[in-house]
Amino acid sequence: MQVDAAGEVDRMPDMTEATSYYPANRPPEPDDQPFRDGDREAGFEITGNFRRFSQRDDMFCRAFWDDTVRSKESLEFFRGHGGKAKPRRGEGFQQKDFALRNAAWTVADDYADRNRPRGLREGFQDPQEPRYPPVDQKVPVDSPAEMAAEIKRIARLFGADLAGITDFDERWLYASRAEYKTFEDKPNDLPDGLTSVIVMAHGMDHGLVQSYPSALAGAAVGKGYSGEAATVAQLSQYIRNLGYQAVASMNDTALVIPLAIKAGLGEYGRNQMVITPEFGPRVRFSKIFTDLPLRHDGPRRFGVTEFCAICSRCADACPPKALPHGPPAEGGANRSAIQGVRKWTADCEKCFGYWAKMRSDCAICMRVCPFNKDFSRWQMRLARRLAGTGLRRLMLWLDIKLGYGGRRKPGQWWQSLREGT
Ligand code: B12
Ligand code: SF4
Ligand code: SF4
Repeated sequence: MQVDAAGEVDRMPDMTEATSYYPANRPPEPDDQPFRDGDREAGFEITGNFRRFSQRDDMFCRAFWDDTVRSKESLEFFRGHGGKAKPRRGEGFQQKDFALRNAAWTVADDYADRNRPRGLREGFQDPQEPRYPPVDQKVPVDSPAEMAAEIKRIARLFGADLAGITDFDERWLYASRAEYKTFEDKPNDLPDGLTSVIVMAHGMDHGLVQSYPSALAGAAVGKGYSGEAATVAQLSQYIRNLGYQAVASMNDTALVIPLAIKAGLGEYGRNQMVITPEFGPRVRFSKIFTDLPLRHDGPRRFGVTEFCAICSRCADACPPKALPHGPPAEGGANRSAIQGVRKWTADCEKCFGYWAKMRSDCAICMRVCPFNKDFSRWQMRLARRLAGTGLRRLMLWLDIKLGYGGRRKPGQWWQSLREGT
């Protein structure tokens, strides 16, 4: 399938026009439910203003081409991820903290850089280039359900913590990719005939996430991306070796949050993240687009929407006040928000502005979330169950009273590393 710079999709309805996804391609009437099959179960609310999102409008891209976002600080933020970190005195921002964070990014950076001479930034603006193309001979698939179960087991073998499968829904493809040097639109090319998306999650280190804000905590992000890069490379090659198409993707090519929700990995939260039953919001997602016949999963609800309706810990704790306190709404504060989806939406200019000021990423909204727990402990699993019931207000009160979500000093993290605890 080809998607050109204007977001036009050949062989498929033009999803940039609202009318194309209304029943029978007619303008919306008051009683219309402009959902696709499965949207309601996933909790998606799509309106007549829907427009596919262009990658060049996300904050990372705008930080290079948009003078209202680009600054000395934002450029230093990016430089600091390479070999040019500027350690400072504050705990969590010293040489060892940046050293660990940047080391954790190494594998993801290697993939991102390996085809730069060919104009690609793999994993972030372009999908990974296949090592070898699909073999000519296709392995027959008698049971898409069995193949789906096998693929999920192999995803885990190659390092993913969670895997789910959903349909290839082009609404969540970027209308165009951003060219890595000029940040101009370029086509979001994909092979023909894709039918499924395998969405994977890598759990992030709990102790490191507890130390946000710090450069040290960013090691959990780098480790996640490096893990993703290796996992999608291996699993996609396995599928190509079976004779099918498989496009390995990290942050590039599509919005992963709606795909992860549809693939049954978790529910959407006020902090703009998918909250999984296994790790809460503490995961990083990657994906593979394929035509391998696979059974699709359905969304799973466990009470997150209802809990977020009575909770605002993420919004309260966000230093630049980038997260919403009210109910889900359409649109956003600026061009970095998708149009025509009613959901909780952050003001990401404020969010990224804080990162630039800190010269380091932030995830305080992940740290403080009551679903950010170590669910290997039975007590936490019990708390999660109760949070999904009418006792949610009590659980929220207890969470705050018992001091969960507080910052762990980066020095304590280094101390526990030394002590092996
Ligand atoms: C660009 C980007 C950012 C930008 C902000 C997004 C923006 N508007 O530009 C910045 C740099 C600020 C950022 C910050 C963070 N990010 Co970020 N980000 C992305 C990235 C690469 C692209 C998203 C995008 O294009 N957004 C632009 C438009 C669409 O944004 P939007 O309208 O506000 O929509 C957001 C959500 O509402 C949701 N969404 C979009 N469409 C729809 C449709 C429906 C129906 C629903 C329910 C949701 C939904 O996804 C969007 C995520 O930004 C994604 C990976 C990916 N390809 O999806 C990771 C990603 C969303 N980020 C992630 C994370 C974890 C973070 C941080 C915690 C940073 C960190 N240290 O880890 C913070 C959290 C900030 C916050 N509370 O939102 C994770 C989320 C994991 C999870 N558990 O869900 C992702 C998926 C990366 C990954 N590999 O896992 N991020
Ligand atoms: S990452 Fe930090 S700045 Fe951004 S929304 Fe979350 S708490 Fe706020
Ligand atoms: S902190 Fe509270 S409101 Fe925010 S995502 Fe977590 S549960 Fe929802």
